[in-house]
Amino acid sequence: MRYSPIDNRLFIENRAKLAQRLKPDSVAVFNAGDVMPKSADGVRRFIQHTDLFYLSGIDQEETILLICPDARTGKYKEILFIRETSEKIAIWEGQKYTREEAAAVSGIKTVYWTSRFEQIFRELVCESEHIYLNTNEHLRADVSVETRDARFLKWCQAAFPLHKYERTAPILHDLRAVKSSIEVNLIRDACAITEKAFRRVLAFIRPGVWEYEIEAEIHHEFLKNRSRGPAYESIIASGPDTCVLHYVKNDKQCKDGELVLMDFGAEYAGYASDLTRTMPVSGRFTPRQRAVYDAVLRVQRAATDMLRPGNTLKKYQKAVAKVVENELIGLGLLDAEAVRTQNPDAPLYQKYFMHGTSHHMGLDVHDYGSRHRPFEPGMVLTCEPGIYIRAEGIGVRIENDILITENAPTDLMASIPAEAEEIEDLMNG
Ligand SMILES: [Mn+2]
Repeated sequence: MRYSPIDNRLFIENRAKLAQRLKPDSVAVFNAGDVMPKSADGVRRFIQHTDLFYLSGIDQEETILLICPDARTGKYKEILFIRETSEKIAIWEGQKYTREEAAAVSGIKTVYWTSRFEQIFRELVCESEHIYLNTNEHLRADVSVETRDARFLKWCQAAFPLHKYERTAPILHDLRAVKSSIEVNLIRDACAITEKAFRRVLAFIRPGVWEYEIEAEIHHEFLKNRSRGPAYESIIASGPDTCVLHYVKNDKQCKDGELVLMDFGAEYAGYASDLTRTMPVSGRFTPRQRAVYDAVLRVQRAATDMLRPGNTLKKYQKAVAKVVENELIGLGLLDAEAVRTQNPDAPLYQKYFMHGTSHHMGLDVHDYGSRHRPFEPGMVLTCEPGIYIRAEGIGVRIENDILITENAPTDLMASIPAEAEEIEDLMNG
């Protein structure tokens, strides 16, 4: 692996937490991510299913994890099945995990080749009442392909129709929302790589530079620092496209007098980071750009301070909206009287700020976590308010990743410049 080995206590503890949440006499199954095909004989780069990674640290296709806390055979309480390697695989694809290596990475003592899966699974199923299967219950998931998990679910229900089926998703959504210290440190590593990339482009951006050249500088820094690459598609949006929320074409030349909005984050050891900075292409904000920028920065600071235990995403979004409303009135974009009498179901600020302020972040950039669950220490959320004025071609978003603690929130990106003057100084330095 490209990253330094992860302390396997992380995976051992994660499995213990999961096992505690299963009903008695249960077996839970976790499948690897799919190897996604291209049009001909190519495949896309393999990305592990984040639940399997969370529970095992195994970063390899075709892996299956069984957790059966009440197994009659002691060594079957946790079993990892991995793809059996061969001389041919070694020649074409290179090194795969040996059973010993997989045991060391995951902390699971019983590791078999996948050829033994069906026989052992049958044995465990026949002594279990409940079968826990994994389905994608992310609220915004839009899955049209039949995933490995979905194929397994069909096969399993046909093979064992009279068992009681249970969902692992609510448990994983609960567990993964709160990060352990090992996970927070991995997220810090990802943020540190992102910071290096940001500092690299500070001196690079000038009129005439192309958006994809900025993207290339960023990805270069990611890869040099043991990241597999961006945790999500990088947004490098200049001029009017600063107002396009998911602009990823990154194909324009940046012009003097425009802003460039960059939303990017390095992946490290499976963990994401997620940063947004908005900069003047020339190295100096115009007075109007600066006014909008400072307004967004004030909102970002105020919102960060609200990421405290007990608050919920829903209450938080409402409170942030109030701050944004005031700033929009200050910028002359909204009329105070109109705001006072607005329809609460269609608040006026949404014309200029049309997305949520925060999302959970971890193994997935939009990580698991219920919007109704009060914030708790150990949760990591982004804080990314923005103001987008399409009529003026000015879009500003500022985003840092924040760790919720017992007391004041910890900004994991506190060392990444955000003040307008500091950014101008560094661009001209
Ligand atoms: Mn984000």
